[in-house]
Amino acid sequence: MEFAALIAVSLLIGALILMIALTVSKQKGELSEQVEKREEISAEESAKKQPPSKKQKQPQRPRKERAQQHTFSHPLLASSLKSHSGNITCLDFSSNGKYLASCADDRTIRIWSTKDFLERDHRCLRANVELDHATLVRFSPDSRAFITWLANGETIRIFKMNKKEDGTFTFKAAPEDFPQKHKGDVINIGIAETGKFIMSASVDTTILIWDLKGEVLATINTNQMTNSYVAVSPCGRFVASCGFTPDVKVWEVCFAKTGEFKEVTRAFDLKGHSAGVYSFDFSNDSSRMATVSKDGTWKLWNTDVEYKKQQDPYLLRTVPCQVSDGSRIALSPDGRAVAVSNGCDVAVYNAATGELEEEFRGVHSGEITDLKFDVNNRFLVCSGDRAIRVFHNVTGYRAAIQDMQTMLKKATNEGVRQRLQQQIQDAQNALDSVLAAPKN
Ligand SMILES: *[C@@H]1O[C@H](CO)[C@@H](O)[C@H](O)[C@H]1NC(C)=O
Ligand SMILES: CC(=O)N[C@H]1CO[C@H](CO)[C@@H](O)[C@@H]1O
Repeated sequence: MEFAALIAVSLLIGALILMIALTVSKQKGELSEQVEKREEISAEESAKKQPPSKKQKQPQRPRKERAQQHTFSHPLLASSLKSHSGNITCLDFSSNGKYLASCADDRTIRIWSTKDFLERDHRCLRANVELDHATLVRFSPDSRAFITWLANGETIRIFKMNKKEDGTFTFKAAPEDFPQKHKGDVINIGIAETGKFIMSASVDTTILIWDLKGEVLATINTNQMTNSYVAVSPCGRFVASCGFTPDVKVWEVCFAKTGEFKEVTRAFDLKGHSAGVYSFDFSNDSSRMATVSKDGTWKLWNTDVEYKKQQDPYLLRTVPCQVSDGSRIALSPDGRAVAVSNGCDVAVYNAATGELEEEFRGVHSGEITDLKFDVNNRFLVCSGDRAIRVFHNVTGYRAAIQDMQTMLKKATNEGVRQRLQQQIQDAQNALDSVLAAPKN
């Protein structure tokens, strides 16, 4: 009797323990699901909250991330644009001068308004790159679309910018990406200002010329061992490349009068460097080019030549400078200023005299990935971590003042003299006010 009761009791206890255990584990499961869901929601919410204002976002940023932020200040620093949560690899100004596009490995492309570079707050619009990130971004000539190079997709994706009533944009990816064609790492893409072709280039010396729908029109082998930089000229006629060999090669992409693609022909070479060329840039009308080489110099070239009449471009100036693998060069659109990057540093020169005018050291925590003047010669921008640094282009001001002083010496007409004197005074005042502006 007693024995049977004991068994019954212990069975009962066993069953109870089992029940409790089951209930607890079930609750745990539910709990962890709930936590996960809550995390998902808060991630979504913070993603939604991100675009409107920088102020709102900052307190939400994890402390660790903020501690890692690189600080940099300089009297000529006009602003630092911060919103990306990943490293920025490429910058591009729209040809109407209104926007700056940046892309980073945080899966976003940001569109900034150049109008508020001098404001305290820098708002930007965000385009998401689904399941991928863009390493390169270029505006279309009409500033209503941009093309990107996808890191994982290894192809070109076009985004349309649809203007909303409030003046901002929504972004929509084209239904189909371009076909995958490159075998090597892609170093640059571009759209001709004429709107006639798109260019993509890889380190393995391949340049592809595409139509806007994604059909390959031509393939160029640069024969330069490896390529370090390739770009379309601002006039939209030329494609140039540089790399391991000391020459810069320039091709013309020719179209028939009726608009259809004809051929790619060799236009001219820039010969003079004694080692590989890291990068180059054009002035806005493609009449000047600047190059920077492993030989420790930058060079300025007059490329305003009729190569079809056997005229060769000629070297205007050679200037020694600090360089390292990956050095970038930027020529201001008016051809008056040259900027060269070396690791995390940037040096700015007067293009007409070759004089070193400014040195910015430790601008970013990483190597400078892109360096550009804006289309109005007002700013120099660069990237090299999560921030974009915007500098006043005082070199341009000083050069403009020098030009006008030279003109003043030659001027004999009293009216012209007075006007020049006034312009010099205005430029000097503007320069003084930039230099006297509150430093950040
Ligand atoms: C180039 O820039 C200069 C000076 O900033 C400007 O006057 C000129 O119209 C520009 N030319 C082109 C082709 O954009
Ligand atoms: C803000 C600034 O310095 N802008 C000047 C940059 O240089 C050009 C000339 O190249 C001037 O016209 C700008 O005013």
